Amino acid sequence: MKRLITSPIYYVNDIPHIGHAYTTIICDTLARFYRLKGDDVFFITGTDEHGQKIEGAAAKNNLKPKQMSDKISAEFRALWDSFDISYDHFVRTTDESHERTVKAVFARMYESGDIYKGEYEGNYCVSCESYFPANQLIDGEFCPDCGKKTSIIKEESYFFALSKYEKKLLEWYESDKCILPRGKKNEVINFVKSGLKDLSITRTSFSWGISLPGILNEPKHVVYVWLDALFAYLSPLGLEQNGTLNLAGQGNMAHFNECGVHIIGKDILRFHAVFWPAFLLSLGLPLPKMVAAHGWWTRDGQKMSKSKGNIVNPKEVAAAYGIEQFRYFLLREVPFGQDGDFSQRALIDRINSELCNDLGNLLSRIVGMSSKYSEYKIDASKLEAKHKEELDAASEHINTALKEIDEANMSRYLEEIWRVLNIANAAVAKYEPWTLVKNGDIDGANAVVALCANLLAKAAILLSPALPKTAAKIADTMGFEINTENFTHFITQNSTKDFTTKACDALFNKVESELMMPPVPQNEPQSEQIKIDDFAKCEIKVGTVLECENVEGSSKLLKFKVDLGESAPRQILSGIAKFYNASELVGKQVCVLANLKPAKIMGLESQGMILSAESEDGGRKLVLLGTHSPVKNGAIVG
Ligand code: ME8
Repeated sequence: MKRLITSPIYYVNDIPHIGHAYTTIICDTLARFYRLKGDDVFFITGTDEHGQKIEGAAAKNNLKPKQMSDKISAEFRALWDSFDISYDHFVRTTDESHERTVKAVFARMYESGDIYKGEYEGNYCVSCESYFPANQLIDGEFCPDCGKKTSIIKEESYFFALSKYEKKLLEWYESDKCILPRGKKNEVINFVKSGLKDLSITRTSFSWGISLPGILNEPKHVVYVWLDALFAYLSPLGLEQNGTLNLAGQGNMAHFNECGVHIIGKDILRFHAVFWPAFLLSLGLPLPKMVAAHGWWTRDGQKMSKSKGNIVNPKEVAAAYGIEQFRYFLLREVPFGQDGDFSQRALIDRINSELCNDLGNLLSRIVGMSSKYSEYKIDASKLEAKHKEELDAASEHINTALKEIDEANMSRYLEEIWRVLNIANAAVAKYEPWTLVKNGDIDGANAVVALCANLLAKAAILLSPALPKTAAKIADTMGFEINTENFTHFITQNSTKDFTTKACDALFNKVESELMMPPVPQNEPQSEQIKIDDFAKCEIKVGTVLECENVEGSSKLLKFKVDLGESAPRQILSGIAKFYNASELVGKQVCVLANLKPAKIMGLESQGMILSAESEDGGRKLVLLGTHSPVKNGAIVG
C-alpha cells in the first residue's frame, strides 16, 4: 500500500521547539512503522516561509525574508537530520517547484470559477495568519486562537468559494477516521454547520509571497500563506508537471491518493479539516484519509514563552538525556489529542522506571540467564506447550497496539508494548528460573527464558519505529533482524523463534538528577518611557458599581452603572463577562479611566473604561482592579 505522511510545514520565524519535535517524531514513528509493515511510504516535512509573520520576523532580525528563511529552514533540517528523522522530502515553500505548483493550482481554481475578485475588511491576526469575524474576537480585538491583538485590514482580495463546499465537507466528516481524535471532529462539524464564508486568498498589504499566475495580471497580490503552505503537501509529489496539474494521480501522487495522513497540532485543525479538503474538492482530488490533531505542550505546568525563557529546545533535551529517551518521553507521556507537560522530573522517571527497569533489565536478564543455563542459546521448542497463556495474553496486547498506532495514538501503542514486556518480567518473578534449575527442571527454566526472549523480540520489533537505535541494539544482542519478514513472522503470524544471544552493555543508564539548567526569564522588552505629565493626562477614579448586567447578544460584554461621585452615574461597557457574573460585582469598587472619550460598543455608549489586570493562569483571564479598603467615590488614583 502507498501512503503519504506529512508533518506541518513549520514557520521560519523562530527556531524549532518541543512542539515541532513532537509532531515530527510522531510522523517519523508512523513512517517507520508502515515501512516496516511493508508499505511504500512517502514522508514530507519542511518549512513555511512566506507571509507577513515571516516578513516581520526577518525585519526584527535585520534580515531579508529569504535570508531569514534560509537560516531557520536550515536549522529545522539540521535538527531533523541529527534526530535521524526519516523524511523522504524536505519541502520549502520558496522552492521553485512549489511556487509553480501554487500558481498552477490558483489558475485552475480561477478558471473553474471557484476564485473570484472582491474586497475584504476584517480583523487579521498576523501571528496566526488568519482573519477572524468580529463576533469571535475576545474583547472585540484579541485573537480567539492565540490571544494576541488583531489589526483591521481592508484590502482588495481574491476569494475562494469555500461556502460552496459545505455539503461535501459534511459528507466527508462521516468517514470514520478522517479527523482524529473523534471528539475534535464535532467541533469542526459545528463550525461548518454554522455557515462557511468564502475565504480571502490573496493579500496586497505586503509582498513576501507567491505572486498570482500571469493570466490574472495582478502584480499587487500575493497568495494567502495558508493556500500556499497546504499545497506543500503535494508539490513534492509532482502535483504540477510542466505547468499543468497532474490530477490523475500519476507517479508519487499515488501516495496521497491512496492514503494521505496529516499529523498536526490542534491549533491548525480548522485549516486542515475545512480549508484543505475544500481546496482538494475544488481541484477534483481525493481527500485525506486522516487528519490527526495532537494536543499542546507546556513546561512545568506553564505556557512556554520567550519572555519566561522556558521554551523547550529539543536539541538541548536530546544532548542532556539522549535522543531516544526524549522520543520515548514525547510519544509515551500523553494520549494522542490531549495536552502534555514537559518536566525534567517526569522525563527522568520514565527513563529510570520504564527504559532502565522494564526494558533494559529484561534484556540483561535474558542474556544473563541464557549464558548461565544454555551457553547463550535459547531453545523455543517447549515454549508453546508450557506458556500458551502468556503468549495469548501478549498477542492480545499486540493486536490492541496495532489498532492504536493506526490512529496515531503513540502513547497507547507504547503502553500495550509495555504490557507485553511486563508479562515477560512477571514470568521471571513468578517461575524463578534459577529455582527451576536448582530443582533440576532445565527444560522449564529454558522455556521461561524462551518466553521472555520471544516477548522481548516482539516488543523490540514494535518498538523499532519509536526507538530505532534501541530496538536495533536489542535485535543485535539477541541475533535477529528488524525487518518486514520478521514483522510478519513475530507480529502478523504471531510465531516464535530460537535465539542466540551475546553479552551487551546496559541499554539505558539511570539518571540521578536533573541534567538541564532551569529556565531563566529573559529581559522583559523595554516599553516606551513617559513623563509624569503624560500620566497626568489620564484621569483614573474609584467608583462603586450600582448596576451590572449582561449585554444581550454578546457573550463577552457587561454593562455597568458606576457611581464616580458625579451628578449622575456613568454607563460603562467592559468585556469581562467570561470572568465575572454580573450580579457578583454590584456594590464593588472599581477603578475607571474617567476621561476616556465615550465610544459606542454594540450600539451602547460607554463612558469610560473599567481597569483590569491580565492574568495567564490556565489561559488569558482578566481580574478587576479595586482598592484595599473602601474609599470615597470619585477618589483620584495616581
Ligand atoms: O502553524 N505544543 O507552523 P508552526 C505542541 N506553518 N505542538 C506545538 C506547539 C506546542 N506548544 N507549538 C507548535 C504553522 N506546535 C504553519 C503550518 S501546514 C501546511 C502550515 C506544533 O511553526 C504543532 O504541530 O506554527 C503545530 O501544529 C505546529 O507546531 C505549528 O507550527
